[in-house]
Amino acid sequence: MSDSGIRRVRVIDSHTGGEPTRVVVEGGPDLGRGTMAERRELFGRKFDDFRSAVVNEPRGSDVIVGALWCEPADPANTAGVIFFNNIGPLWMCGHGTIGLGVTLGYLGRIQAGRHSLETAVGIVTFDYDGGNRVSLENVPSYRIAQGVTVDVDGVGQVTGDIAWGGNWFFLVDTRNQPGMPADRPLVGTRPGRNGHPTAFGIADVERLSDLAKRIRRALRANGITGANGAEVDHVELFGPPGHPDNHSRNFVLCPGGAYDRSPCGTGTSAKLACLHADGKLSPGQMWRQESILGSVFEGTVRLDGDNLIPRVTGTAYVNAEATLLLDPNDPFQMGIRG
Ligand code: PYC
Repeated sequence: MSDSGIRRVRVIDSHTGGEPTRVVVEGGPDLGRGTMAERRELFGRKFDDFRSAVVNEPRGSDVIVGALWCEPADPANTAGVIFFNNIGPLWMCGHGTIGLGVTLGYLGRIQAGRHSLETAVGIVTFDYDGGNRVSLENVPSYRIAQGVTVDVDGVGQVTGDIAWGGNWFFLVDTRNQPGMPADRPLVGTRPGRNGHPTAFGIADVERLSDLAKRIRRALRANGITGANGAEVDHVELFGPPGHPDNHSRNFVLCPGGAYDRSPCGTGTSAKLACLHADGKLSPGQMWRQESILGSVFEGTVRLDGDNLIPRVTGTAYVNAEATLLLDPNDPFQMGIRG
């Protein structure tokens, strides 16, 4: 194999509660020194090939979230980041922030302590414990609509809330659907030994994905959006937890069709905002959100004036260091796009 013309991209892979993050540490595009929102826009417009090369098959998969590690616009901040997935740039990513923090620690680029990260939606601060644990303070999160009912093809009426946690979410409690008997939860969880519904799990992924995709189609078809017409591109379903120490289990459908293996940092933030708006979570009170795998994020909120700031804690592990080779002779050098 000739080495001529091969582009090298150095990446560090990690997972946060089972959900992968691939941090680009060398070989990414130069996006200038604008804000992360400006750089995200440029990345989406001009460097979509690069995005696809990093996260899509044959080097990656639909599940991988990429994180382009950038110089911050303000040197007072630790770093900047642009998150992206199998179909385009993301606004924010909670599990990815935890993965990036642990990756920067692994590289010796940060020490234990408080750090600030520039993202496309604003500054996210995080506390790194020097090992595998990161607590992030997200951008202000809020619910914009409560009890929105949509007619879902093949399912019937489904009611949920619309909230922002750094991405837009439609949050649905599968146990508590107005108009449906309490003993018939939306996802048909099986009754446990004591008659209580059991937590949904990996065996249910296909039907949960199908349900969440139908809900998302119904939101689109009915013009139901986040603020300023933004697409509600994440659907978050809730059910009973698998472990009694936790408060609930979730299933999160991501924009590109994959499901989040972690409890989803931005999704947990959106959930915390809804709980607070419902008077069910006071500042400092702990919410333990379980993922479909049973991995857990711990969440609390604090008030900063009128803003609700979620704090989400999780653990990540570095599991690979690699150099991606982008060979111009390779017909799939820029990844396989759907
Ligand atoms: O953790 O915020 C998150 C996230 C968004 C998409 C996948 N994970």
